[in-house]
Amino acid sequence: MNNILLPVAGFSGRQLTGNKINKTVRKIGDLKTIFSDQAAYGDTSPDKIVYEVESYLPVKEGTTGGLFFGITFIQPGKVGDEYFMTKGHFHKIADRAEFYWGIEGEGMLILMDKYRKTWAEKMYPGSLHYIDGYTAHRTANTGASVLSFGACWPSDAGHDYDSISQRGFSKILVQENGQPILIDRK
Ligand code: S6P
Ligand code: ZN
Repeated sequence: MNNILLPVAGFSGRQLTGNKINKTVRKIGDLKTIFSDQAAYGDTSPDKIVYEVESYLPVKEGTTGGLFFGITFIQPGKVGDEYFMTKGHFHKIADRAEFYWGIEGEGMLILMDKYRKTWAEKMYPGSLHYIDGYTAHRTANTGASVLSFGACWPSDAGHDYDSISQRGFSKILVQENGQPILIDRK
């Protein structure tokens, strides 16, 4: 029996455990160019946590052929009418795809192709999302509780955040009459 090892990482309840887990916290103050209503952004405390990511990185970032696994937790909230959301990115190696799946709460996966066409898919516990290569992706919490979702992506994909922080997505997800709706970015 002594050649049988426990896995080096685990997923217990809401948390990833193990020694190759990377944790990232994104606060309002880290998301300056992300939200479109800059006046409302300025009125929100920079220390407020918007989302956290726990990632299991079993191989070195950039390794071809490996996989990464992560859980993202987005707090409920809005900046103006726009829901709390992730920064969003294309992958640096642009053809790399990714899976997302909903774990708890409700939200939207916002997708934008290389021609800047933007659409969204509903996220809920058990929803499964295939994100094709060349497609920018960000997630928004449209509910009243934490939205968490899993992700699995190639270890050489990398992240291109600059394209999004400079030009954003072509549409934004806002609350209108109590409902999430995608509207053109001004
Ligand atoms: C990684 C994957 C997710 C995001 C996370 C936070 O490729 O898509 O783990 O990193 O949801 O989003 P962002 O846009 O801040 O990386
Ligand atoms: Zn990604």
